[in-house]
Amino acid sequence: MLAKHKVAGSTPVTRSILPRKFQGPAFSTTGTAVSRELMFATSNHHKFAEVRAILGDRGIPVAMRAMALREIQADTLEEIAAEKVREARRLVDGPVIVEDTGLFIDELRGFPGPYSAYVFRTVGNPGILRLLEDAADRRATFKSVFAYGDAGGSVKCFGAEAPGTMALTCRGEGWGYDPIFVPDNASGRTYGELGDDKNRLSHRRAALEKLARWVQVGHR
Ligand code: ITT
Repeated sequence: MLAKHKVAGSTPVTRSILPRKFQGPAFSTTGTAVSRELMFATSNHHKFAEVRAILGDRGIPVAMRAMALREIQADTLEEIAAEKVREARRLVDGPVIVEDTGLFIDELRGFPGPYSAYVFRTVGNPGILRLLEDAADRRATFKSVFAYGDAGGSVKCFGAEAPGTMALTCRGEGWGYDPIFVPDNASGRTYGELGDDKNRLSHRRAALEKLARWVQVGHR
């Protein structure tokens, strides 16, 4: 399989790239190391903070396993997430979740989509805005797919999306594409201008609602 846009291989991320409070093999919402939390394998501590807050609201504690998982080249986030979780399962004892996210811009025929991490690392938000300078159509969709890998090796995916538009300039704080994505249901504010409200209406929230329901009914 081809490595997509990030570090190939299964080496856990060097812990020093993460803020101290996000380091370590596993930590709980209370800071106590416990083993019954849902393990989230990711290299992105912003993502982890959102997942912890959203699932925490649903009574599901989450711990971060900091690792850069290989992302295969594929057309769909589901395929990428499923492969990521298989790799994570080889490195983590017990069930684990991963997420793959993509920003799909209509004017660019869905680009960057599955290449969103690579594009963010290379041209970033200024590069995306430049590509859209003369765009007649600024519609876009932020998509999130979580994959849950159980101890037996099976994988289940939970996906959702947030429709919206691309801002004309960077607005607000946040991380990643937050300053340039305006979700439909937020009175014209970018994710970056929403602060904690992002977690009420984001693509990630919608996908995690599905995952949470499934976890809470005993994986049926
Ligand atoms: P993983 O280790 O979990 O894969 P990642 O940052 O590589 O972390 P993705 O491949 O899923 O995550 O994300 C693709 C890109 O989209 C990446 O540049 C992220 O910064 C960005 N991104 C993901 N979710 C976002 C969100 O909610 N708001 C803004 N940008 C986001």
